[in-house]
Amino acid sequence: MKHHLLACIFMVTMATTSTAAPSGISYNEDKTPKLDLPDPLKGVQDAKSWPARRTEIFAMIEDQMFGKAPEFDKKSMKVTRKIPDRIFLSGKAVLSQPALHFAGCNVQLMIVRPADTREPVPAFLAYNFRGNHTVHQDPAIALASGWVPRTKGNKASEDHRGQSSPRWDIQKIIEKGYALVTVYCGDVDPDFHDHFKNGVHAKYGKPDAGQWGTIAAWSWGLSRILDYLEDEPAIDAKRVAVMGHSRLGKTSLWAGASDTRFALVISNNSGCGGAALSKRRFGETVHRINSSFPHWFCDNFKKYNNKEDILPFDQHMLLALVAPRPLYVASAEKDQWADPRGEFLAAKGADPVYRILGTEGLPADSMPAVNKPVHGRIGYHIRSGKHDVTSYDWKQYLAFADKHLKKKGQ
Ligand code: GTR
Repeated sequence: MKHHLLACIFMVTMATTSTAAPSGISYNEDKTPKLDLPDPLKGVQDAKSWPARRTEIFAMIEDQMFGKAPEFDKKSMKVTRKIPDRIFLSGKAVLSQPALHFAGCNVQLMIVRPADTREPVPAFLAYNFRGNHTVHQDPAIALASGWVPRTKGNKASEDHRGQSSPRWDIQKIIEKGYALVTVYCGDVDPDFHDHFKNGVHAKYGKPDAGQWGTIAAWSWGLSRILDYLEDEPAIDAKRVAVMGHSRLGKTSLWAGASDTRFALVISNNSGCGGAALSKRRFGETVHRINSSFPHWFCDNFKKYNNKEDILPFDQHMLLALVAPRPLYVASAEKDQWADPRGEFLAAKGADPVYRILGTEGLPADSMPAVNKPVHGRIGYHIRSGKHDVTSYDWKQYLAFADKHLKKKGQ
């Protein structure tokens, strides 16, 4: 009996500590401010009047949050192919590793495509956090060459080969007829604050408060990779889904907003600064993200530290910039830091824009139950488990891509 009581106390303590919020952070739904979201459709009567409003929203989010990225002349990019193509996944796929050289950066691509087709295939384009070699254990994958976080001496090593492979369902991606294009985000901009001296910022600098942070630099890098994919015969560049997890999910959303060539946009657990509404102040806040990662957004965004109420936009308007292209927002039940409800409400807040543009939007009146995905023109799910990318997530993305990217030229 005594043991049983102790066990209960222990379990209650564990449950409380595992959901306890860090100091200054709230995980309490009752404490979220009453939501008064700006209307993405302000002044819009029909589909025809949306583009002007879209331009206005884009300019506001660019200037106040992510920062402006420079123009790019595609002709200035060089491509080298020092690593020969190889058979991959026991003959089911081909691995190619061209390197792109632009804006002073060497960007190593890893492209895995189905071996059994000569037709250009649709693709998922997604950054990885610590090098292409972490995505799969195959020794043919080049080690990342630059600064890598959370490694000895900030150098890539064989020890990390395949370390993040559970996050990459390459086998399924290939079986379903898609290619995977992945790149280490640090090849474009290393993820630490060096006052805008490394990565692509070294070439373009940071002249003012509205100038691009690292997330905008990464997003811009995704567009440069898409520039390359337009000339890559194995890939159908009109059917590229841009996908990202967490900080890289914030990145995929901004890439999808900035570059309408991306045919489908996926945000996996992107949270604050991504799909989650800032004005809810649930989980990570604007102040917290700007303090922990001062290099991610432009300096103007710091004006909203602890002042989310004066933000002239919220993240539903970022999501609306993807409309009418298919958009997927995914949350995880235990990922309170990323505010799953705020992610759902932002997707729901983008729905009127999708509808005025004649699409189905997000066909869910209230937040779907855990592990019950909803796939409209906007897709949403909250899965069980923690902040991560799992095969459950990929299963949904593949079904969603099948629904929206199956036909050529979509
Ligand atoms: C956290 C950060 C989140 C999210 C995450 C990640 O530390 O607070 O906004 O981006 O990192 O990228 O893994």
